[in-house]
Amino acid sequence: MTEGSGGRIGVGMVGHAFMGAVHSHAWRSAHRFFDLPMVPHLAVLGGRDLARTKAAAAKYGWASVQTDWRELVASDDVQLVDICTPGDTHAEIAIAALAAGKHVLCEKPLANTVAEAEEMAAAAEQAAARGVRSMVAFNYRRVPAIAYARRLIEEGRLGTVRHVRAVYLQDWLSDEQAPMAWRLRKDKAGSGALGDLGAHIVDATQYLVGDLLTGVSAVTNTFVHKRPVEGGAPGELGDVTVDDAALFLGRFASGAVASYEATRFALGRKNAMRVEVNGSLGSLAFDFESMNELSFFDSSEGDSAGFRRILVTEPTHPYVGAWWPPGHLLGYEHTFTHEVVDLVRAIADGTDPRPSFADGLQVQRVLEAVERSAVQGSVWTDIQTGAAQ
Ligand code: SOE
Repeated sequence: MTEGSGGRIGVGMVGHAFMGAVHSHAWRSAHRFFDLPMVPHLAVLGGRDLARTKAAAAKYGWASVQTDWRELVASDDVQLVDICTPGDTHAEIAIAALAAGKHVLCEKPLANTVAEAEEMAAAAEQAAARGVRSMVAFNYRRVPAIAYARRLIEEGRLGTVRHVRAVYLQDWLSDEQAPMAWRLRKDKAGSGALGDLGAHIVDATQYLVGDLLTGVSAVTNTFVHKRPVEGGAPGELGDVTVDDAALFLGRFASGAVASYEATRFALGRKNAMRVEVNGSLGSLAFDFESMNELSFFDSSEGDSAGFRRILVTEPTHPYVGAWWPPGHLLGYEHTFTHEVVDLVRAIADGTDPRPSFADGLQVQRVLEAVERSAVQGSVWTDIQTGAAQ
């Protein structure tokens, strides 16, 4: 792989909505705070509508635009393709980019189906043999408090992990009149809250405890089946074809047990991505709405033990040294900057960054197992009679 000239790596990004905006910020800022072996160059922004793509490129700092992603992938100015489009396009773009020798960063979930994710992981493995790298954008791994929690767990500070408890709660669909969006269409998004939010907590918890889920038992529901079509005829409704909420139990290979809840109907919860891990020696708890903090209970402190708040803003905490003095807080956007930093360093070092497409495939398998379990039905027991329902 020949990187761009002058110590640069040319980036071509497809998509310029929410994820495109935050990825643009990451590409712009990474080398200004971290020592990078190559400076990202925001070479080409891809989008379907020329006028809107030009406006986004001007706003976010991209040098040129393309309305055909194939041209973007083929461009000599592009050494890395960043995919920020809905899930139905991930596989095609990623596989083409890897075949063209371009490194790939792909938004989560990796794909809409296990079959697509398998093809992507196979393409990534073949590309890696040629020095072409790929990464799936599970950004919550790069929250300093989560990376620090992983460090504590790896060091054995929790002892044997017994419980993992994770929820990801948002509320932007609580209003039944909230309009249809691509995230509510199975053909576009693959699944609903499950793939959008559940994928994050599956990845984050597996990363935290360094173990993989082996089985799940799930229930899902769709509360609102039809929603107004934005810009449609008065009264026109579209069909919601994904889950609104997904709840499941999980078993880890180690024997730890887990519970998960993903919903966009938790009124008042804006981005409550929360994880708690209980081990034989201690517990850790995290809530993204207070993302600079970690709660730690250390049973070795005897009768003075209690959950204490660690402000994860010390220069010795992961990623933090590159930013502000202690107590000067980081935000959502920094997690993407950290992602880009790790990716560019891995490309320069010739190592495979994580989470890999294989990691993304494994998460996809968990999501599919959740969907299958929800359809098959776990054994529900009637409270009055004790009979299987
Ligand atoms: C959904 O609302 C969403 O934008 C997710 O798609 C992102 O992955 C999450 O970080 C924030 O919420």
